[in-house]
Amino acid sequence: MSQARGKFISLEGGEGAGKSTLLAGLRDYIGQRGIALVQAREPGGTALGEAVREIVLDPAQRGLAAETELLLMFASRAQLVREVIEPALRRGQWVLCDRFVDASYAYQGGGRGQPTQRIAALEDWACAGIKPDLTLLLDLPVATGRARAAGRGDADRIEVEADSFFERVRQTYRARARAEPQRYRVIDAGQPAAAVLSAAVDAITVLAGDRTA
Ligand code: Z5A
Repeated sequence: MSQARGKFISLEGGEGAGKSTLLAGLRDYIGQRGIALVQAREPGGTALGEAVREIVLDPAQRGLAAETELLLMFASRAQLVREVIEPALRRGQWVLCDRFVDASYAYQGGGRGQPTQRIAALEDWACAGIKPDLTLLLDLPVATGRARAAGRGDADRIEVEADSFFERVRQTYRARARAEPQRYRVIDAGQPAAAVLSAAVDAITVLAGDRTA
């Protein structure tokens, strides 16, 4: 009998929205259900991707062109899809990814003004038909997220952008969620972490086929 394909879940949101916090809770929840899980992040998740991450987040790379940034995000993604995500899904494992292609639409599209059609063409090429089954969007006002992240020390190359950049990022995520309500679950990330986890678990329960709504 052929192995059932695994499920692919991505986590998205602005800076300080609580993705890392939620990831830890979800990893425990999915593990307790006996589901084999692979965790990844973008940019990163492979040796090449982690090297790309170093470059794109390095504040010294001040002159990085928006086009270069976009291509680097997709270079990391193309490798992650082929080396980690697709093989895991084929083995029947679930994949939990801290950001995926929606981040490029939000940051490079909404934030940097790269054309949507260009990003869609790159998605078509780099993602090889792989799309999340569920995208959890942690939605939070920009100021709240930035205040949460502020205590963390030196800002990376993207974190130094203006509030207006992050507002465009947020609005692009929200527009994408409205356009694809069957894939997205928007979670109010201003709630206590336990309530955020509970909303995410709810969405995953539906995805696992335990409940229909
Ligand atoms: N990027 C891109 O431009 N294009 C792309 O295609 C991709 C990425 C894939 C790296 O992402 C950067 O790459 C990112 C987008 C860009 N740049 N920015 N800005 P990242 O995901 O690694 O980094 P991040 O977005 O900066 O995430 P983060 O700031 O690390 O935040 P987080 O993981 O969402 O939050 P957290 O660490 O879980 O929580 C932050 C703090 O808030 C922490 O003290 C928590 O204890 C606290 N927290 C968490 N949840 C709560 C709740 N519910 N209430 C109160 N406090 C909370």
